[in-house]
Amino acid sequence: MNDMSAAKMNEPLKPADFATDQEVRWCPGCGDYAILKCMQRTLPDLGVTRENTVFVSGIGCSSRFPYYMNTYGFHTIHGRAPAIATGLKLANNDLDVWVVTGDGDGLSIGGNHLMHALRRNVDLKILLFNNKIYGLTKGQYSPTSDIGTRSPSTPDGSIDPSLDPISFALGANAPFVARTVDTAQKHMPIVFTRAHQFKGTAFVEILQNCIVYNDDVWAKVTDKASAADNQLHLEHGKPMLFGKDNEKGIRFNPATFSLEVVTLGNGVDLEHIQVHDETSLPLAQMVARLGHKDGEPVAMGVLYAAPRGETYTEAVLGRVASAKGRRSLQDIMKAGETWVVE
Ligand SMILES: Cc1ncc(C[n+]2csc(CCOP(=O)(O)OP(=O)(O)O)c2C)c(N)n1
Ligand code: SF4
Repeated sequence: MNDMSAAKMNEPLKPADFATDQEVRWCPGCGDYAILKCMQRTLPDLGVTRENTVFVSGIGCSSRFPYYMNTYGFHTIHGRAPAIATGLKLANNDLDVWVVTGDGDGLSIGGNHLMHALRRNVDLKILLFNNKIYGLTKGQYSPTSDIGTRSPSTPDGSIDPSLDPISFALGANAPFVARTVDTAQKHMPIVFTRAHQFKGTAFVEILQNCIVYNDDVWAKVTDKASAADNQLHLEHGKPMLFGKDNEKGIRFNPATFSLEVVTLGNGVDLEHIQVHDETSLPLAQMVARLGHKDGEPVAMGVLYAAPRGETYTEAVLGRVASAKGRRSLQDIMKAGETWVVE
């Protein structure tokens, strides 16, 4: 190695160092571009190295992500990214393993795999790009599509009630659950950083626009004119306020055992507003449902973060260490009754 290259190796990495020379093959205007740029901007600030970072994906437009990251990457098979990423993390716990999946890849064919990665507390950072449609295969409805969605596979409108990815992740016992949106260039790095810092499975839903097959499906949440009324930015220990002048808030109603939107004034004070506690699972479960009814904002940021201690890899490695020298595989195979097949 000459002096020049040694000096270059010691330079801090820049966003461009995380970009590849691959032609990006997403439709012009797709929300995936903004997410990619944001990840390339965030990684240098996290001080990570390219050789210790891996992006694992399944199949879908979103799953093309690893091609465009100048790190290690694996574009795997439909729905199986969590399983392959789990294997990777077990083989080399020093790697930072990110999983990129879509609402179809992660919640249809891959729902089963995603669920188990979440519950096992594998130290993966899982990003689910939710455009509420199958983009790659030309717009069939997905598990997150709104009821009534007209698509090539539901020409008269879908009849299935939709799945909420955040509620799914909480239900699967994920210890870290967050949400952000492709239009939020300042918010996305904050959420990616929190996910990266978390020890254990971190699940992030990214609301993403598919400009071709489901354009504006998140418009109500993202439109600049109405975003303040439709987004609730969560901060641990802070009251849940929203609206242009923070004039609205979320209050817990013990009579209905649910959260409700209130306007401050006329007897409603700051002390009535629910304070966000990201370690509370019941609160996260209620906050996850916000946005399902008219007038409710969609929660952004970290809904839940409750470190569980040991990760899956640590538990497995601990078990391997304690089992060493006890019984060989041969002993186990020959234990109990055996048969000879002739
Ligand atoms: C085993 C298998 N079944 C079905 C497909 C077809 N297929 C490819 S991508 C996809 C869905 C992708 O949707 P999503 O995960 O939402 O990603 P997006 O393209 O919207 O980013 C499907 C059904 C496949 N490639 N392999
Ligand atoms: S089909 Fe949709 S999700 Fe896929 S690249 Fe085009 S705009 Fe993006």
